[in-house]
Amino acid sequence: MSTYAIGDLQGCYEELQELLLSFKFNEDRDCLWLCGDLVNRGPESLKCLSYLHSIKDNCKIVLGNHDIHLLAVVEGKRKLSESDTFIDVLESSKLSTLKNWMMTLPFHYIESIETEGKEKEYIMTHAGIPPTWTKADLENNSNELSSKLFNQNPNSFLEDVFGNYPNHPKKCKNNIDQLRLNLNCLTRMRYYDITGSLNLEYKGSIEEAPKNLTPWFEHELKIVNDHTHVLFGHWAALNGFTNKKNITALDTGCAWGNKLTAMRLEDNEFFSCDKLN
Ligand SMILES: [Mn+2]
Repeated sequence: MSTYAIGDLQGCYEELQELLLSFKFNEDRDCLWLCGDLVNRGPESLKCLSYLHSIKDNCKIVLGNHDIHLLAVVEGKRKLSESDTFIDVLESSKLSTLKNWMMTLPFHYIESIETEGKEKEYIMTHAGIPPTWTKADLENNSNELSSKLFNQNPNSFLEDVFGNYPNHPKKCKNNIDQLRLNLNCLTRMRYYDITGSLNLEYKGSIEEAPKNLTPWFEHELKIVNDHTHVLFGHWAALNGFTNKKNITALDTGCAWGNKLTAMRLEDNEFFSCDKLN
């Protein structure tokens, strides 16, 4: 049995199938982890969701910002934007099945796996983990978001959690502010500024970043120790590089013309499939 952690799919169904062939994925034995953003930007969101739903017992999936956007559109809380490419999902007869399933998916996943003879604790989220969070903080904050999403309580949750502010825990005035900030950390985070506030405006390369911005994974992370390994997606411009031994960036921008990447957790070997067509 092997476990493969795969970067942002974003509707790249053909590349997913090629990638699975490249490591001879066995639906009866192997397990897939997906770091979120299953849909949007790429061509075949519906096929990606339908396939993963059909093998859901072999999958560990966390939600990304595009997945949450899709759910908000389905619930009538957000409008479809011109750049959205998931109309196939909205028009599908499987829409309610897929939506109900997605609502149950978490924002983090943690499992210990034996890697080259040693137990390693893999921790996966879509965008990353705030440096100040302990494992308990991650579990509590992530589970709170999941319960609000699943129960739609408050009913306006999928309306209220969009937006870039507040961007610091000290600026949160109420629970919905805190939920929005936590969701942004788990699904959209890239940089912190020198005041420790999340900066969601700048999305460019690290080389050209304003001097006051630092990637979240360059901070000392409370959650990281010798036995943990953090997996995240969301940030295609990193092209898989963090320069950190136990923090791996899985998004290699398939929907943007680059490639889809998988990491086998038992030996940390990488597989990839270039964008097709
Ligand atoms: Mn993303």
